[in-house]
Amino acid sequence: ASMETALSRALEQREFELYYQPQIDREGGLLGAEVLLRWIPEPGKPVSPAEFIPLAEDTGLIVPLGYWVLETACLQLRAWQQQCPERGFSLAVNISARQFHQHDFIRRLQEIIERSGADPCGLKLELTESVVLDDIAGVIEKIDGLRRLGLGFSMDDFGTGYSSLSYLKRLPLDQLKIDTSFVRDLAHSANDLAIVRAIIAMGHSLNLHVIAEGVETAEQKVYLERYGCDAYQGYLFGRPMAAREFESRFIVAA
Ligand code: G
Ligand code: G
Ligand code: MN
Ligand code: NA
Repeated sequence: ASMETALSRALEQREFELYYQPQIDREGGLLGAEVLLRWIPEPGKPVSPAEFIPLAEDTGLIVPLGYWVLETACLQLRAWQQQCPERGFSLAVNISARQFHQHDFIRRLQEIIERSGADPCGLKLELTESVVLDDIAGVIEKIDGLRRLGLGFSMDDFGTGYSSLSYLKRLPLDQLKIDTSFVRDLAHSANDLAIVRAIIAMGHSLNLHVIAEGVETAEQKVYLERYGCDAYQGYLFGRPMAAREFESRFIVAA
């Protein structure tokens, strides 16, 4: 319960921070970043969301926390869009199922975007397969509503959940994210290589942009490139980092 108490106070005590991890295209150009939440209850000791998101989900804190993430990300997006107006730049935000299913999610997100002044075309939402476990018609309607505002959608951790190809063909998505677990042994496992090839081919035949995550080695990138993967994210290109570092390395330098 002590972590629960600490977590429930963390939002008002401003203990959360957003980190940004670069997403790179085939030519090595910057596409944008994935926004990754960190809880920093003590200076220099960030706690991974893998540890506190499940707790935040159970307690319901994920909803106000998720709006804080969206608000902060949209303000950052506006700043970076202004610094490089000539090039498209997107931020990808992870949305938990519980948040996505809030009845007023579209309206509140629209307000957040308008207040921030960001161009919504630069905002992408990463959903996991758990979002679409039930009520696929409702999910499609919600995605369509947000797409009309200009937002993009990515299916995160693809292949690790209860993936069903029948929902994949119905969902109005823009991108598939190949999960880290398939990328890790890509260069040494014939099975993983076959799976990655199949995901890329299937994604392309459904007109989806395909990005691989967890790309750590040049060797992994060579295979992904060969099979037509459109974009990469991983330690090879940059770890998740604070906004200031991301800005000096990827926005100002470009
Ligand atoms: O590095 P990484 O430890 O950042 O993230 C661990 C997990 O936490 C990933 O599955 C990621 O999708 C999830 N995650 C990171 N940031 C957020 C966030 O802002 N909201 C939600 N719901 N999940 C997040
Ligand atoms: O949202 P998602 O579940 O995809 O979260 C991405 C997770 O992958 C985060 O925890 C992030 O820190 C982690 N990550 C990002 N790049 C790499 C990488 O190159 N290798 C590994 N092992 N993990 C990574
Ligand atoms: Mn993600
Ligand atoms: Na993922």
